Amino acid sequence: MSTTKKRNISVLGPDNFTGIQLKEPATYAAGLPAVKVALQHVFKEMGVVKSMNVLSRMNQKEGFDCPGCAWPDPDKPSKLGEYCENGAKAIAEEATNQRVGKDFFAKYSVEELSNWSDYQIGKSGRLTDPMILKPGSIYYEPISWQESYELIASELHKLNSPDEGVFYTSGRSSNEAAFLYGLFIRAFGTNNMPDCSNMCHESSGVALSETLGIGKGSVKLEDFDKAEVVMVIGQNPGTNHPRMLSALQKCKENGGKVISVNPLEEAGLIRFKNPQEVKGVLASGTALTDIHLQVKINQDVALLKLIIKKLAKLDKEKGNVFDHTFIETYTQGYEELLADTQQYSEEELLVQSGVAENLINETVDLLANNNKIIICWAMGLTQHKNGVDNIKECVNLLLLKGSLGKPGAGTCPVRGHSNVQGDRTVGIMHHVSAALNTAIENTFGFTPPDKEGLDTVHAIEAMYEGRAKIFIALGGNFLSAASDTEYTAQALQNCDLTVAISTKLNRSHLVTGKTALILPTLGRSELDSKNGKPRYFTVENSMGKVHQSKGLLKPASDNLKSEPEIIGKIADAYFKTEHKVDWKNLSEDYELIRDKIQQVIKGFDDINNRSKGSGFYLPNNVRELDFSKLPNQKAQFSICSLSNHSIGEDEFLLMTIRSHDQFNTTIYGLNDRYRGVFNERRIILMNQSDMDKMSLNKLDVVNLISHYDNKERKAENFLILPYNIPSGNLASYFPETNVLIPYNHYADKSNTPISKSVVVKIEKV
Ligand SMILES: Nc1nc2c(c(=O)[nH]1)N[C@H]1C(S)=C(S)[C@@H](COP(=O)(O)OP(=O)(O)OC[C@H]3O[C@@H](n4cnc5c(=O)[nH]c(N)nc54)[C@H](O)[C@@H]3O)O[C@H]1N2
Ligand SMILES: Nc1nc2c(c(=O)[nH]1)N[C@H]1C(S)=C(S)[C@@H](COP(=O)(O)OP(=O)(O)OC[C@H]3O[C@@H](n4cnc5c(=O)[nH]c(N)nc54)[C@H](O)[C@@H]3O)O[C@H]1N2
Ligand SMILES: [Mo]
Repeated sequence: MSTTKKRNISVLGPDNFTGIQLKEPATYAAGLPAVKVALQHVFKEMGVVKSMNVLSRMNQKEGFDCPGCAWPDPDKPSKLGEYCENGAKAIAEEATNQRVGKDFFAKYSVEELSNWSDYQIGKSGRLTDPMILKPGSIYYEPISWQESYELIASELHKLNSPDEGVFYTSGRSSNEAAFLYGLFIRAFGTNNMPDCSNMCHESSGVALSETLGIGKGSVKLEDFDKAEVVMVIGQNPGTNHPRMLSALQKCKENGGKVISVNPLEEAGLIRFKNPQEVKGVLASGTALTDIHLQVKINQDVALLKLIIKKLAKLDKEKGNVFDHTFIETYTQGYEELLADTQQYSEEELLVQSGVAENLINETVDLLANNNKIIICWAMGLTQHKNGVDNIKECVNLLLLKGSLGKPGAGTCPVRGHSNVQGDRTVGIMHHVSAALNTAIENTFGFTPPDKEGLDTVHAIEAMYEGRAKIFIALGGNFLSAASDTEYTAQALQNCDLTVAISTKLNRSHLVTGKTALILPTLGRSELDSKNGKPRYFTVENSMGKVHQSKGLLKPASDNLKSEPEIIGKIADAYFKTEHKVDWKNLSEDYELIRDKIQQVIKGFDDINNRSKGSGFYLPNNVRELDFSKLPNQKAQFSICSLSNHSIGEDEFLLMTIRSHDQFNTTIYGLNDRYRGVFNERRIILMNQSDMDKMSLNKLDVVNLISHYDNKERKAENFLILPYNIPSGNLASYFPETNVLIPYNHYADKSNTPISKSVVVKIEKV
């Protein structure tokens, strides 16, 4: 047997410093600097004329949905164009004038490219042509579309079982693409559908399904106008969902209060200068947070338990702090919850949370006297061993207050990718849904597999162990997004074939299987037409509203295909003509796909008409206070245990977070303006008292080391920065520190990697 030469790939890329500059952390978000930075980015990537055209069409009814986050658009978008600084950066990244074409790949080998930083790789531009990396070769070469489809089909036919295939999805794909992809994967015969939400809001989905009967949030955008209290827990909206600041601003203007629960005092939560308003640019803006509870990392359950305990005491005295009619009518497990809170003393909860008691008392006072409460959260709650319990404890609080199913109240898990929620709704999941399988069988006439598939962490393990051999990714950057970078790299490199359907070059195109394919696809902002007729697709926002998105820009290359077309053509090549599904037609006709979505998935009736304009809401049982699918037809209180980390004297709990200048693994720039860190990403935020204890000085160079299951993992070369963060806690950016996160440590039930609570040691260099 011939053996092919192993490629000499740098999995982690360079770890050199880029020249740090420090300023004081910002005290407000957005305002003029945001407008300035947004315009700098778009002008640099696409020139002035194209920039203004693009920005004016983003998030308007006849335009395209922002490829950034999933925050909903207001029904009446502003005339300026409804976008934020980071939305502008997202679009600049996609609509850039730079190209990664055949010449680029002829010039640079994958070995050479792997020594570029993620920032450099991303900035090289849009992919223009299908490319193949053959076994043993270090240069991608051009390949035709048809040859690519046939290669994938023949490799899939070679597998011993469909379960040797892994099909990843990142959350930018449209409902149409995701539906077709899920359909093909099931027709192929597996449920191996890991997706980015496994690393993201999976804990929310599990917790909300078990307690309220739907894995999505219950609030609508207009609920923020009516809310009396909004709690923002473990989320940094100023950076990751900037348009949410306008909703918080409205809430404040209407007399509402904002409580933020976060180990960091994030600038976006302090004060907001709305760049869409003249006063937002010229005046001092709106103060947002009324109370900041600076909780220690992963002590949210302790904090929430203490709040609930204090509320219960008040309720006993006054009788009307909890909504007893609501509890009686709609819930189960109230007595058990009260009994559980008795187990803990206020003192122990207080110490564990790390929050000042007077601030907790102020919070309790606000919560006692108001019922229209919204709780928003994101990765600060989901990415821990007890991520599911973190969210269940939030649900406990809302149930006690009757803060569900009424205006101004409810759950608000703030989603990440712009269509991550929609992808799940239309069938991207590794779990088996009997209802979905039956509907697919009735509509298409084949029987989908009923064996649970692999999620992200288990797919990595299967590839590592050789149980899976082909990896296909609809978007994303699996290598860098997943935990345990070196283990994940080996897993991908063990595959016979890896396929990436992508818009832009990233590290996952360099750390590949023996054969690798890059299939370049249209971005959301680009005109997608067939036979001269423009097509549109649909997306679902963070609040369960489905609406259309129509690209308008000239595509980055004439040789790009849309995602549904690529998927449909792969399916067509795989099944040839011997299948009940008309893959060829479906790959071209999005209206037909939508007809099928309507037949298979509940709530999509008349989608072809209703998705036009501002769109329609999908059914949501919590809004109707219908808990009929849950045990005893009741919403469920949960007993959650406190988080438990055994942390040694010289160990810290590290959270891996986003800077203001990145979208997940896409590095927009090197400036974390709100935190005052410029031109450098290899930093660690640390409490001054911990620095003193460890005899560390500002800008000392250190390595981070984690020890899980007796294995040492090391992230090298980071600069220490003193910062306002609880003692015992550290923060650094992802993906540089993913190498420290063990692949086999993840949240109970949701299997989400523990990206926000990694036990580490610091080693001075
Ligand atoms: N511009 C931009 N927008 C984005 C993204 C992006 O990378 N860039 N990513 C998108 C995606 S996919 C997602 S999922 C979202 C992510 O949105 P976020 O969840 O806001 O992103 P993170 O940077 O991971 O921030 C987590 C926040 O939680 C806090 N935190 C960490 N640990 C804890 C804890 O134990 N308890 C509490 N209470 N707080 C904690 C951190 O200090 C930080 O403020 O944003 C989406 N939008
Ligand atoms: N340590 C640590 N790790 C984390 C996290 C963390 O907080 N800490 N967060 C996790 C979270 S919340 C998430 S969601 C994951 C993100 O995981 P992914 O979704 O896999 O990663 P992204 O960086 O968003 O993927 C970016 C790539 O997607 C491709 N792309 C962009 N737009 C399109 C499109 O329209 N179509 C197609 N086909 N491709 C496109 C481009 O090639 C781009 O390089 O990372 C997770 N990893
Ligand atoms: Mo995410």
